[in-house]
Amino acid sequence: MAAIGLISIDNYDDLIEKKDDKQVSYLNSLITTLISDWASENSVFYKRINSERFLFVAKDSDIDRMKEDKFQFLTRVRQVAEKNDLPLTISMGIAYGQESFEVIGEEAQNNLDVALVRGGDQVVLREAVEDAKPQFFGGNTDGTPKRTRVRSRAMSTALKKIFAENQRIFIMGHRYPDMDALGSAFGVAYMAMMSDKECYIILNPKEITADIERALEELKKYPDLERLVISADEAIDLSNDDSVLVMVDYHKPSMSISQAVYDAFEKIAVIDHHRRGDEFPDKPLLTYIESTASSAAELVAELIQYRAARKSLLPKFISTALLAGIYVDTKNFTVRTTGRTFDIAGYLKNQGADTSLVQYMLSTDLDSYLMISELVSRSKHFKEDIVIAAADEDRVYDSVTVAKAADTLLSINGIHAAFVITKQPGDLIGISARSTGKVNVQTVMEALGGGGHFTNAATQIKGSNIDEVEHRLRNELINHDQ
Ligand SMILES: [Mn+2]
Repeated sequence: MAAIGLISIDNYDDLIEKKDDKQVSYLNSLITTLISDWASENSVFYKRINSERFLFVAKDSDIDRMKEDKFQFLTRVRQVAEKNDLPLTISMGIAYGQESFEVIGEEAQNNLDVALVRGGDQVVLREAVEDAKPQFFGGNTDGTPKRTRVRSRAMSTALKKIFAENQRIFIMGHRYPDMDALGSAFGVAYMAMMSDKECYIILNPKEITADIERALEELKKYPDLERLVISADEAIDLSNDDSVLVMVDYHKPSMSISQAVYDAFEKIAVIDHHRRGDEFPDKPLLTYIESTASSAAELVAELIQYRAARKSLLPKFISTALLAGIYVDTKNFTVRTTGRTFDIAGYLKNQGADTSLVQYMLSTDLDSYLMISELVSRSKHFKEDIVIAAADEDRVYDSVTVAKAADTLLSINGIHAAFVITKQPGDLIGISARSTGKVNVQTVMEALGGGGHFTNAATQIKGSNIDEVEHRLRNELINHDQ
């Protein structure tokens, strides 16, 4: 039996960025040496296909030997890379069997995509017959894999494949979705439509904030897109064995717009930009979590870019909603913004995104402005540069208002961290925390059962009251200071 393998340098683009020609050629020869030594040890024939890919052909007995050795080669590569201070890891996709080389080769390619989608630094091995189970080796790198264009491309291919294998695609964001959740949901819907699949976006009409309301008003001009929006009950009725659920802009099942919808699906894909927490779907088909991305919209727009034909334009509503998602999550390109954020914003603009419509969707109306200033006026100093605003016990606030109040506090000169405590729907007390980067609000929120980023985090506490939560927060801040 024969085997075909593909080796990919996981982060080649990043590795060579900022390196001069001499360093690039050193890196290339280092990679070639590692792979050629490994190939001759294992009596494998290999060829470099391009700067980041190698192909090899082996006997199945060679593969058995590699398996016995648990693909120690991955560790060796990582050790050599560490010695040279390079974030270099590799992934392999290998397939073997009695089928034609065409079939085996294609399977090897699929397996490599799976390895990349799972985060790289690993080997995926599978016999090229239907129903064969894949075997996984490696994948021991701590932390999240570096975000590379290779990985986004692999994600795009993997998502396309998942869509091809299913009939109905359902898309759901977090409760009280913001423009990032809505924009990325429509972006994913667009990809499902490119695959000629039925697709649906789940919204709860009772949990709509002002900006989403304005977006939905605009959506009325696009009846073909408007009819994609359905309720949780409709989604459960429509779901069948050939359905997949795509979670966008969140990954904790309990944050779903509808828990019942989440529970109704076996097959799940996750696209999110929040740092991964403990609560996570069981065995998703695809996990694309990239905490270095500004927004889910940025990730989704990139996936679209890899798939879209040059000529066809995105519907204006979708390009605009995606751009609005990026605006919200980056506060008009002031935080979490990278070169990739601008690249993708440029792409969306060229695709017809309407920036004045973005401004309109995100504008604050008088009522919510008054609610924001009321919250701001309730703030007290915990320390000179840390403020806590505790809201009225009898009033329920939506997450957008709370987030805007926290942002407003943070924009005040001399304030480095702001915490806004409010009552939220469902007997919950929420804390929304923001920091300029001097205070780590993530660890504070984690200690109170929440999570997020260094500069932007939150938590929700059940069965408590505002005073008690404020007290716990103050204790936590004191602990944190020591
Ligand atoms: Mn987001």
